Amino acid sequence: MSANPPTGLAIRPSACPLDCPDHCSLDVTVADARVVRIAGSRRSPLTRGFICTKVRRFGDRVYGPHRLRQPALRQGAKGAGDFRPVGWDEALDQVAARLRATAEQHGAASILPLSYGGSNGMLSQGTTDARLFRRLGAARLARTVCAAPTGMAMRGLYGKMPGVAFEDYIHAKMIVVWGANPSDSGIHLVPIIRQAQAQGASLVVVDPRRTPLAKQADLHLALRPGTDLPLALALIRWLFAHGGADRAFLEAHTTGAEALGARAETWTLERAAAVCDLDANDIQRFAERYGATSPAVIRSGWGQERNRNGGSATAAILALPAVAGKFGVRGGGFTMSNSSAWKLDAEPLIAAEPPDVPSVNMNRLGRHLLGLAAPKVHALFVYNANPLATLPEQERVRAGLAREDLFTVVFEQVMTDTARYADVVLPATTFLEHRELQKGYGAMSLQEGRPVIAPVGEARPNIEVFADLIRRLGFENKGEAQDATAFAEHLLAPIDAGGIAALARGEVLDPPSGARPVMFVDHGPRTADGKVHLFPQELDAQTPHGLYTYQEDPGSERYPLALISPATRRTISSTLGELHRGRVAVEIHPTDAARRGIANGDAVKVWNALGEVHSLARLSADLRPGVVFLPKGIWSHNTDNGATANALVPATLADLGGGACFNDARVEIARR
Ligand SMILES: Nc1nc2c(c(=O)[nH]1)N[C@H]1C(S)=C(S)[C@@H](COP(=O)(O)OP(=O)(O)OC[C@H]3O[C@@H](n4cnc5c(=O)[nH]c(N)nc54)[C@H](O)[C@@H]3O)O[C@H]1N2
Ligand SMILES: Nc1nc2c(c(=O)[nH]1)N[C@H]1C(S)=C(S)[C@@H](COP(=O)(O)OP(=O)(O)OC[C@H]3O[C@@H](n4cnc5c(=O)[nH]c(N)nc54)[C@H](O)[C@@H]3O)O[C@H]1N2
Ligand SMILES: [Mo]
Repeated sequence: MSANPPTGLAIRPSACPLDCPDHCSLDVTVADARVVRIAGSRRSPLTRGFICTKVRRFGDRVYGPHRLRQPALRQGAKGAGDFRPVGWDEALDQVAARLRATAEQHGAASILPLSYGGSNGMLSQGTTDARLFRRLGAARLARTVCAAPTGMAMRGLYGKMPGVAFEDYIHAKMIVVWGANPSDSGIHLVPIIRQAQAQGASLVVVDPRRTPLAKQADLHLALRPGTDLPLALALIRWLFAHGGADRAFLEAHTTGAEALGARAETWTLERAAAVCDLDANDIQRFAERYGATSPAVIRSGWGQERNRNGGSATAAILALPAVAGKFGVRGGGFTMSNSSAWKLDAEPLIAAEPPDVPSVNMNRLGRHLLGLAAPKVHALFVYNANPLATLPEQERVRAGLAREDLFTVVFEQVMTDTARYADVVLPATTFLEHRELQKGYGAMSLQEGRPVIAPVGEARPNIEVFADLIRRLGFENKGEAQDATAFAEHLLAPIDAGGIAALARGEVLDPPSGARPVMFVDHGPRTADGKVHLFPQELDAQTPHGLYTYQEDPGSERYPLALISPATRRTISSTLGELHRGRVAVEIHPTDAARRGIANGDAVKVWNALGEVHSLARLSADLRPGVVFLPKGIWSHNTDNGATANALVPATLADLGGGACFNDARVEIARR
């Protein structure tokens, strides 16, 4: 399926499929069939010709020493990373035989396909992989590591409704950045916010850290991690009590306002301030300004979802613009995920129903590998993911991967921490080497990436490898479509011929609702009755203690510090971690450090009952006291003992969607 490699010097259009809201349009310079430069293009109005340093360096991944170029079989101990190269036939025969044997011995539901955000492309996930694992009857994966609580809250209140386009933030008079750090995690929003500020917009940031935008904000609410729910409910209560609620909007467009108000009732400014550790006057200033300003927009991120209150917190944040009537104007409303701007569906072409088998919450992978939760996993097929680096209870995941009787396949671009534990390693192409279709979850555009170079080494695209395994396992239906062309054609069926041709030329397509739809003007909630459900009964039933009910901080005398592990600019989740060498410091507030006799650069250990991380300390006044910080996505080579933040992260689940509680890790820290 791969195109012939281009020769000579050429600039080719491409699109970034990495797990990021911005979904950049790229110009890739190819010389003598090699990528020599990757730059932002102007085709996407959000990219506007610049991209992050990570993707500018993506060529170092493509050609680097960590790149997987050939299939390989393990010859050393699990975790040693000692492999012998073999041909594709031998590797795939081995995979097919072992999967068949596992199914016979333990049942197919003991085989777990584990994938997540490696490629946000629509051809690299949910195509032949889904067909293979469904026909096999493998365990179902609950894809909960990210966006599960926010997704449920969003669907419950608004249905799958896209929010405010980033480009429209320029029209806002007030911008609230809540649990998001776009300076690292989606850089193209930042200059738009700065320009809006220059035109007089006020900026409020809700984040336990003084992020770059918090430093530029009119108001920074540095709350305790996991206390967004009380803050949002206090704002709602205040708006209802002080004439800040838009009764006409609530009447016409919402249900459940009373029930929401009732749950908010106990959250006075003072009570919320005490729980969040904020100044009640600041919360009041926030409420007054929000009530009085339009257009006002809330950029809701994911920082507030990664804890025990994450679902309710997000629901309460998303309720704010409905309560205060902020919709119906350009630049007014909220942005959460815009992934629903396009409805493109590969489902019918997969041609296999999800089997009636147990599902495995990926946040509890370690337990399923160790047989501490059912079903016990006997064969693990990892692709588009790096679970040893990214999932909670890292020591359990590691112990599980080390099991001699576990059969593990890792289908990857580079030798990751997880791949080192594989029995069979399969080399995957990157987006520069295969065809891809992508939509953003911030940017609302749709783009296609055609291969700009030939596959490096013997790497192959996901869609081909899973189709091959379907054949080897005897699950193929005669004559059925199974390649990228067929899946692309099917996915693009709702788009007219002109649009398809434009995509093929590398152009950026706007969604059917328009490039910058205005909420409640160009489109409305996609709930059954078209209204905003401020108190969705189904969410109330699914939360363990009821929707909008606050769960206390899990800290204890023994482990008093809250460890948070948000994204940084060096990696994208754990991707590109092979290029990020050197020790990564644990950040701690100077007050907490002084109390423990820790100085900048000291060797420290951070620990709790789940594990410990050895690294060095960096003092940072940008954290609030009581909070320590280790980045998300670092690899074992970044610490002294090979453990990362996830070694300290519990496998407790958020109140909605089975989401991960990365920021509920509570720890102690000391010099070593
Ligand atoms: N402590 C802590 N941990 C976190 C988080 C946190 O906040 N704190 N955040 C979480 C979040 S938000 C997320 S989304 C998850 C992400 O968790 P993962 O999805 O496990 O992390 P990625 O680094 O995106 O891993 C993707 C892998 O897929 C590979 N890949 C890319 N493209 C392809 C392809 O086409 N084919 C194949 N076969 N492989 C490919 C990449 O090389 C990469 O190693 O991590 C979570 N982990
Ligand atoms: N460079 C880079 N970009 C990325 C990623 C990456 O790893 N690296 N990951 C991508 C992915 S998978 C995702 S899901 C998005 C995530 O994008 P974001 O939501 O922006 O990122 P997070 O890293 O989850 O954290 C956002 C902010 O939440 C704060 N925070 C932590 N706990 C709390 C809390 O309890 N309440 C509040 N209000 N804030 C809190 C953190 O300090 C952080 O500044 O970014 C995407 N973009
Ligand atoms: Mo994510």
